[in-house]
Amino acid sequence: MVSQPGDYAAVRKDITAQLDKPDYDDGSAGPVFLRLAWHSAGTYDAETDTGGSNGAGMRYEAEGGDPANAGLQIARAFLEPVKERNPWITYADLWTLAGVVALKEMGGPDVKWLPGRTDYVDDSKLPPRGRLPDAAQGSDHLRQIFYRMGFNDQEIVALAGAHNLGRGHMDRSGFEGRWVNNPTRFSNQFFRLLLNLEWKPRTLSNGVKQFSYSDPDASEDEKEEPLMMLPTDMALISDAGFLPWVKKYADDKDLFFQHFADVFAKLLELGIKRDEKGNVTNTDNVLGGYIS
Ligand code: CCH
Repeated sequence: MVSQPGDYAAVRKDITAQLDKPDYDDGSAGPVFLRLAWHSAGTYDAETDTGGSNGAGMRYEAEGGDPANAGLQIARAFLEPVKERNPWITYADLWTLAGVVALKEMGGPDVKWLPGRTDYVDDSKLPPRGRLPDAAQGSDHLRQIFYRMGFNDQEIVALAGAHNLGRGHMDRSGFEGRWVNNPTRFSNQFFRLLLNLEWKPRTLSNGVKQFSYSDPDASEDEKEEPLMMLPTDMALISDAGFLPWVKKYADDKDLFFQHFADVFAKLLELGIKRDEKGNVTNTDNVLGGYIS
């Protein structure tokens, strides 16, 4: 049965039903949904007002085929049954809402989410490739990418806490492994481990350089898969502007959850303009604004 237009509770329920994936990764599509939401929005450039989640540009090769988005076709395919049951929702709304629902289902905070994104692609606003961060780089690069979107140092660190979830896949980004032992449960563990473990540089068989930690007391199974950090994650503790926030979030889970909820909501709104009722005003809004 197809839901009524504007029934976002039905969409949320259908997204939740797609999370459980016994044969996929760590058993959940949650992390890859969060990454889809982030990559759909993270192309935004404040100066030119281009990119962002509006338009769902990843449906097309120019954006969907960007090597930075490798693997996200899996998330988009997992969400197809949701689109079929709720054909009135735009992909741009569906992908962002999937991140919000997944985060909550994995124990994370409630994130304020508003609908109204369209699937209308304005060719003049298509983001060029190279707008998403390169994990092999350091803090200058992080600032360049995230300041472009309009974020500050505190927000950069809060956002990076998403790496509590999921894993790197050699066949997607080239990086391999999870950041924390329970990668389907949202917490501030990423910050605690980043500060407290002894991370060693490790070059993978594909030549990619990351950081790695193996617990000397771990069972044989765990030893096969050491925990990892990306070079950009390590930059958060070697940079004097980022480090105080890493420490705060490692100490105070509630503060991290509150800041993450705020900054993730901000990310999903980049480039979207609304009137006082919350209706989107800056594009041909096909739905005319159904507010949940
Ligand atoms: Fe991330 N991320 N991310 N990330 N990311 C990767 C995986 C996830 C960077 C690089 C990578 C954010 C910020 C950054 C998630 C959420 C967020 C991977 C492995 C790389 C590389 C991809 C693979 O191989 O599958 C870099 C660099 C930055 C810069 O700050 C932000 C912001 C968010 C969300 C708010 C999540 C979740 C994953 C796990 C995906 C999965 O499939 O398990």
